[in-house]
Amino acid sequence: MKICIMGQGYIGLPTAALFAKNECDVLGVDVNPEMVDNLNNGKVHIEEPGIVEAIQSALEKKHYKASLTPEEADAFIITVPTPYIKENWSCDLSYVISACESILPFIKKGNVIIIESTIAPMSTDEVIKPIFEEKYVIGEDIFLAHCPERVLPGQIMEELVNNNRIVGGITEKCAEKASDVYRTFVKGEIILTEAKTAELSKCMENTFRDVNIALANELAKIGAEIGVNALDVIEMANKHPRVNLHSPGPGVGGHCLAIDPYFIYAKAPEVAKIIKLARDTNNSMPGFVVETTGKILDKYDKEAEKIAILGVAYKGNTDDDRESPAYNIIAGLESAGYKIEICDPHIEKENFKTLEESVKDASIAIILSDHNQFKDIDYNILIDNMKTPILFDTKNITKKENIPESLIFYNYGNIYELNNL
Ligand code: SAJ
Repeated sequence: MKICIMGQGYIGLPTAALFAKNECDVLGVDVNPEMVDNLNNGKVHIEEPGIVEAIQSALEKKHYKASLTPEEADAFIITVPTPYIKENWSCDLSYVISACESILPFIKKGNVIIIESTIAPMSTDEVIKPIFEEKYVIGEDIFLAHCPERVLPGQIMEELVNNNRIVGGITEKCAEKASDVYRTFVKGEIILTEAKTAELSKCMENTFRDVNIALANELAKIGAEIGVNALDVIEMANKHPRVNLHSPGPGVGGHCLAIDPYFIYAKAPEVAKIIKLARDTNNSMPGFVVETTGKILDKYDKEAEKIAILGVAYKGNTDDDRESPAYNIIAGLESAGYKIEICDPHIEKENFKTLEESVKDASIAIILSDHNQFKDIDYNILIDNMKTPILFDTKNITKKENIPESLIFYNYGNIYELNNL
């Protein structure tokens, strides 16, 4: 089988590698000429366990080639980005549309076309189907389906194989034909459905998490307001066999949870009320962190000038800072007049500092990412270097009982004490 994959990013490239490993001939298409050149020379631009070896071996066996333009194939898979449009919270389909238009001249009868990019509900029916319908009868001449990816960065090569997959066809035959393509390497269950159900299912998976995190964040605020340790509440409530309160934090980042709920909201704003409120609640957390920091400094160091930010990645132990709430927190603290120094051991940026440098003369250090380096932080570095040794852990990754007495410590479990002054 020959597969043409449009977009060689975090999903497209691992998918290409897996098809190639399973004896398919894969053409990986991308608009970035430098990336295409590099890929053809075995140079991989994404950090993902197993991907380099897989692409290099596919190149050697001539099962993989990168290109700027598509070619004829049996199946076409679209894995291009779908950013969200900030003005109306909807899904920007322009890359998907242009990928579909660019494969149009190469399509033959019998081809399968699969959209993997996360898209708003109804997009396949209302926007993508019409692109192909002018020339072909969908479900008879060609087969169109939406099959969302659901993998976790860091485990993509393994999860693409073992996770269950939803295949939503425009017709039943479309879903069947698309699932045949995935059976090449997918070991998980393949569930056949309609395109619109697959679209909403993918968006709801991330919305489920976003709403639950919003509930935890609201609980953190309630605890602060009424004087209860919110972290103890979570631990205790979760002893109930059917309760799973999530963890509060500095806000929700990443390219999925912070975006996909808006795709649903934009489609049904009159009814998607909890979804929107959850987004607003999570978006309010950077402001809450800034406000709480102000209260802490008001109590211990009114003359504070410098603040150390420990972590800007939205996800622990990764370099991914897309949509990270850390940047809103930094902006808020800067506009309150503080000088900010940033330490993130996973991100290389010119102005980022080592832990020692970032906390030097600072009046508070705020943990915003759950990196292992901060879980095991050497408190003496803070005590020895800071102007006023205060640690504010918004991710609840440090243990209160291990904190030396000379370090003032706050997390969402004890911030309510600040209201009793
Ligand atoms: N977060 C909290 N509290 C929690 C859990 C997470 O504040 O209890 C925050 C994190 O700090 C982070 C954000 O939420 O800022 C998102 O983190 P995440 O690691 O849960 O999610 P993503 O965006 O990295 O990955 C999600 C996953 N979806 C689900 O778990 C339903 C993943 O499986 C999907 O593949 C991915 O979105 C995607 O591509 O849609």
